[in-house]
Amino acid sequence: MPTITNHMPTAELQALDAAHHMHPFTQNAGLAKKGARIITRASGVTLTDSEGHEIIDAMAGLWCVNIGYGRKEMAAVAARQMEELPYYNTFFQTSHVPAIALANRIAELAPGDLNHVFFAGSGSEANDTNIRMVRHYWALKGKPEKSVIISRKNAYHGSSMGSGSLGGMAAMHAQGGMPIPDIVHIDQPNWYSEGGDQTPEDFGLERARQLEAKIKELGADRVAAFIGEPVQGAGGVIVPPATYWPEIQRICDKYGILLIADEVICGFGRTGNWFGSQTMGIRPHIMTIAKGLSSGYAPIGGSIVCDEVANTIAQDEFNHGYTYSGHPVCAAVALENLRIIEEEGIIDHVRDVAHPYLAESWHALGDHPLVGETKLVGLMGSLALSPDKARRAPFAAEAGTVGYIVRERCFANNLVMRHVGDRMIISPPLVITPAQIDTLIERATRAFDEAYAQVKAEGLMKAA
Ligand code: PXG
Repeated sequence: MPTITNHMPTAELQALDAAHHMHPFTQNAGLAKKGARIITRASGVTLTDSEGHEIIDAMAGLWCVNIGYGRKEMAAVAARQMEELPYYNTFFQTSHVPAIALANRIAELAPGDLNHVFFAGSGSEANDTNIRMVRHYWALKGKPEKSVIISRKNAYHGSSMGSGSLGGMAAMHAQGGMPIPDIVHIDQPNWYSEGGDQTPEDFGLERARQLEAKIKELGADRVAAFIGEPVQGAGGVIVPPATYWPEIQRICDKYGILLIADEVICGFGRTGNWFGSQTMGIRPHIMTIAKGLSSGYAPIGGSIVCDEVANTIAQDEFNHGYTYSGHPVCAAVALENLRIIEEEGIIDHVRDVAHPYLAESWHALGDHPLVGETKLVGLMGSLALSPDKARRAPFAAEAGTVGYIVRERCFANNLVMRHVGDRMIISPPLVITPAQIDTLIERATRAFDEAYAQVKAEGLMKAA
């Protein structure tokens, strides 16, 4: 076996990758034929691949590299922590300084009485914690039958059995026996695709009131919690109408249902505040966090829990935890990340500089013949593709056909932009500068023009 390094030819790396590496959310047989794109290094907002291309990463990895790539302080903190205490657990009545410090810092940053943190290794693990925690909370309150969690179709909450069940992705539920019992889904607040002739405001209210109808159908004595992303990310950056979240909050309050905000993408500056719940005006009992907590430099997630739930859970042994709950290296890296965000004013940069600057050219892309709607909250954006803007009509081709063409043209122009079906989405590092935004938009515009030519040439510019 040769030593495998960055310096090997791409084709050799691709062959070795195909031989032994199973990729997530990928048809691996197809990828093996095509060969994976191999990323060798990154700095700021720019990736370098094994062919030497310099690519703007408008997805911040998987929505996580909030402070940008290549921050040496992060590496230094990780090295120092590895030397001092590379690992110890937080089970069996022990603790360590990185976990203590990070929990205290998160409690300081989180709004209201969200003062307690249960650590996990990822967003999926944290949402599995949430399922067990809210059910156990109600059991301790003498209401063990309050076990149903209501979520939404097209939500993404992770990929484990629990979190994948909370999610509302039909393609995931079709594999491996999901959802687990007592998780139900209502419709998503996607006005663009599902709002018909209603105003966004009426539609937002109607979709929120599905929660009330579902609670009444099941009985409030059966419902433990509602979970939602403040802005749906993986579902296509779907921004709910302004009427939606206030109505969800009212309903949760009225029926005594716990509200879980999944902040895995929205948290830590993405929407222009520390948390998406602040941007959308909601008061959750629990927040799920991961990704931007460490800017992806180390795997760490968790649940931020309000006083009432945490104090109730504290009365019993909660038989739950992960080997890497509060991992000292990951916790130290996350703390350094939070220091950088705070001291460099990165959230002010999002709100006062990057968002307004990007908003102008992002919304201008709405004039492109392929684009039917533009949305941008902080630095998460979407463009809905349509062959007929006036009707917000989908393409006659299979969903995602045109989105994939646009994504391929973006890659060819050294820009990582994702497609979810026929929605194009971005979530760049929060430190992106106006000059880098100019380059991003220049490449996107070229990609959209090329894609449009191809879509027309292939006869795909037809509405369903
Ligand atoms: N909640 C939300 C809102 C997420 O976006 C998770 C939970 C799960 O986190 P972990 O750390 O277990 O992956 C996520 C993750 C995509 C994509 O294709 C999105 C995620 C993960 C992988 C791919 O957009 N989000």
